[in-house]
Amino acid sequence: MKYPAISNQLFKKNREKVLRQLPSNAIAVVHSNDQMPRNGDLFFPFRQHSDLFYLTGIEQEKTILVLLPGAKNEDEKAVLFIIEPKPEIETWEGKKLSKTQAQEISGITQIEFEHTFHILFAKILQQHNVVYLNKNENPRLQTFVKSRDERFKRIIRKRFPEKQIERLAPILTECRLRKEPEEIGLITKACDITTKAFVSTIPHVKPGMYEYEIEALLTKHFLEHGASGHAFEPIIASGTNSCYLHYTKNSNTIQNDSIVLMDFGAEYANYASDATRVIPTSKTFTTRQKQVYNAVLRVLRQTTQKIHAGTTILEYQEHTKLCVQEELLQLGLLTSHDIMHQLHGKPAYLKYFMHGVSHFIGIDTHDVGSKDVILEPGMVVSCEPGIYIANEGIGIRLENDILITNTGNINLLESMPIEIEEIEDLRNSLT
Ligand SMILES: [Mn+2]
Repeated sequence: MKYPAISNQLFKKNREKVLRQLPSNAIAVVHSNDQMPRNGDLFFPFRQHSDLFYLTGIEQEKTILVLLPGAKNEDEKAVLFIIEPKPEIETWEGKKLSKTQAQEISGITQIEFEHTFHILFAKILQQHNVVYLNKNENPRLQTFVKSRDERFKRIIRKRFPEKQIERLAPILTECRLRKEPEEIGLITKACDITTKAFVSTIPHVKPGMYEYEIEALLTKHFLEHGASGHAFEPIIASGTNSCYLHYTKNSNTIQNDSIVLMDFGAEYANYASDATRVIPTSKTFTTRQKQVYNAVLRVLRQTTQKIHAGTTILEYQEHTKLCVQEELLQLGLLTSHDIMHQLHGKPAYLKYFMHGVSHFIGIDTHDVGSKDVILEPGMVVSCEPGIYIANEGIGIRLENDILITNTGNINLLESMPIEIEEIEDLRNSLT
């Protein structure tokens, strides 16, 4: 682990939240992610399944958690299966977790080896009628690859057809949405690393550099400060590339008098941050770039004011759209005629602002939770309006991470420069 141990009280609290919502005649099973094959004998870097991490803090592959809400003693309500550490594996891959270490990290006292899972699980299942199984239910996920959880579901259906299978995902989503103070601490740390990386990188940007050189400076800072790396593929998009929403090639040369849109965030202890800023490639913004920039900044401010407990993303997003529409009129990109004659379901602003304004943030950058969830203290959302003018090569998006509290909201990226003057000062701070 690249971060100081997280108190296992967090994982205990997380398990208790899930256990409380399960009927006592049920059990729940959560599997780790697979090690995903790359080519030859290589795997992609392993990232733990967010739900398994949330419930255990264990980052190791082939880990399985079984929850037993009906058990009499607290200690018996969770069983964790880990791979057995063997010298022939450890010679290549380094030390694997011992039972004691797994217990310390997770706070679970019943630790078993994974190769005994099927025998022990069949025994556990004999006394229970209902099995809650996990699944990634993100509506935007498109994949042909079946997860360990889904493959396990197939086995249960085949071998134990009399058992009733239920969905665990809605319960986990409910729990993961509301962050514990420890989780907010980790997201804040990720945001702080991201902020410092931005501040230390921007003075070094010069026309003639490649986009990936900016990425390299950010990555260096992330790794030096304990982040595991990027929470998502960073977007370092100069000129027209700033209008491609998910541009991640980062392979172009930076031109004079242009802009670079940077959408990036450190991942710390498996928690994400997600920031977007736009900088001029020369020492100052042009007049037009400033106009568009300040338009988006106003929308960001107006939207942020609307983010509070009791509202939903869908609700305040409507306000964002109206703000963007107004700015587009002021920028001369739309006319009132365009708006009056827009088709139902195809508003005129969509040409320049085509994405949602918020998503939840947590263990995943696009964390669990739908846009009609009523916001509560402890939830964290992004706020990221944008205006993209492809034919001018100007795409501006500004993004902060917003924590909902009892007394309003807190911008976790508050110290990251965002005013035109702040950005220009930073650009010029080396000379
Ligand atoms: Mn975002």
